[in-house]
Amino acid sequence: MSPELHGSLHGQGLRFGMVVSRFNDVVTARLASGAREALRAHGVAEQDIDVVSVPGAFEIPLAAQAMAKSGRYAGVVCLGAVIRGETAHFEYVSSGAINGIARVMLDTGVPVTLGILTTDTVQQALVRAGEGGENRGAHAALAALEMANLLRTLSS
Ligand code: INI
Repeated sequence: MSPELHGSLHGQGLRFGMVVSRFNDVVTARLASGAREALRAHGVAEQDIDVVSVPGAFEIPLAAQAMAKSGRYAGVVCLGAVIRGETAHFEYVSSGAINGIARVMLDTGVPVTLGILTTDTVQQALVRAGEGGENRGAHAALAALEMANLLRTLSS
């Protein structure tokens, strides 16, 4: 792949917000660890990562909006787990959260990335929040970092 197809992932001096849902916290805590490690591995300082906790995925967009509108963050990483087996309103919770996040990103112009797992079982969610292997929290964190770098380039 040619270099220009890779996004930049420079984290030095950038501040990130993280919104973590407590629902299914056995999963979301792992997503949060993965996201933090990914940002730290790319030069984001520990004190430049602010984490807020919300009750469930449905509340994530409002907290993300407040963080994005504050002007303090280069990006906001949204982490949650909506599991079909445990809720009849899976579709409403997951689509409300996901559509809300997309709206916040476009309304504010701040990268707001999606680390919300939607799975049938807790087991499937745990696989996607793994340590060492796949971790969608880390993936969402790197997406925020890449988009922050891209926006900086496009506005300079
Ligand atoms: N919230 C989640 O983050 N994941 C779920 O699986 C879930 N279930 O199963 O219902 C869930 N529900 C709570 C929802 O996000 C809100 O917190 C609640 O409806 C209050 O607004």
